[in-house]
Amino acid sequence: MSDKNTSPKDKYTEMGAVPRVSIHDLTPQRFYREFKKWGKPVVITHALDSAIPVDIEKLVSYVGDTVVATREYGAERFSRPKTEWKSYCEMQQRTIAEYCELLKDGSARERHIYLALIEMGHTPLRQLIGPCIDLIEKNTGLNKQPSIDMNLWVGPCGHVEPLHFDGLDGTLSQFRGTKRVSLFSPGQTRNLYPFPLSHGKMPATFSQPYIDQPDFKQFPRLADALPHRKIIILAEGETLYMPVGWWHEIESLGEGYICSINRFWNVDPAWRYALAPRAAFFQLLSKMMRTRKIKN
Ligand SMILES: O=C(O)CCC(=O)C(=O)O
Repeated sequence: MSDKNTSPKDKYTEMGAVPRVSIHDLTPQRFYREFKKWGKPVVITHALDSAIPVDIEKLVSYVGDTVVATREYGAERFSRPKTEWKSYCEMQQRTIAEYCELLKDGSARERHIYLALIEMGHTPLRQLIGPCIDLIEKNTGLNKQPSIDMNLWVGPCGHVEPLHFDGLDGTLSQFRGTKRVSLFSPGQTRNLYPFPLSHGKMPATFSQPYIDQPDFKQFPRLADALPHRKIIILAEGETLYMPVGWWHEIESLGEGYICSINRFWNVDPAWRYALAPRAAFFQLLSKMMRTRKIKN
């Protein structure tokens, strides 16, 4: 892309670094060889063709009565340094139909209310979404994490989900609208200043600086990370494969609202955790905590 077409926000991007491949051209062998073995992100196209777009009307008709916990960030939070946040967000219970009303009347956008990470595998929405996820599983050979099913994300355009990483491989599928995803490899972890465990208010899987308003005085090593940033414009119908430990910040683009589904997958080969030691540590920790909870 020429400088003329590059927005100031995108000037540090490693352009063209994430390939696009049609689901119909993938086999488990090819996906393993080119992407899964070494943990390389890829955009998969055409896997969602049978279900897109998933709009408010469809959501309400399939799962409108389902009560979910929504996240409210509030209008002020993003104007303050993340290091000053007293919590990640406030949680509120409401039905999906009630949440859709907040999207329609603009209050979800105003107050940054996001329906995030809601397990949907055992609801009627699986009839619509499930075949797309099953196709991804079949043609990539990705291996479902049995304890976590597909998760729904619905939110207003303009919302930014701050930079963080996960302890498993993940896919993010765009069932409505477009997202701008910023990716950094696990090798950039030190330069992205994760919150220390001792912080107590913010999870240690989140990064302290804002990457679009970099404060190089407070976070000087961020200048080394930014040239490695990969920006992907993930369009409706596309799925992004994010290997374990890859940092991602996600902005919903355009007007109106977006609808996405993410899925976590086992890390295979497991030695790939060696490339993302911080993710390995937190995955082990959360597994131990889950086991303790089940035992008690
Ligand atoms: O889409 C989003 O806002 C966040 C998704 C995410 O963090 C994920 O898929 O792991």
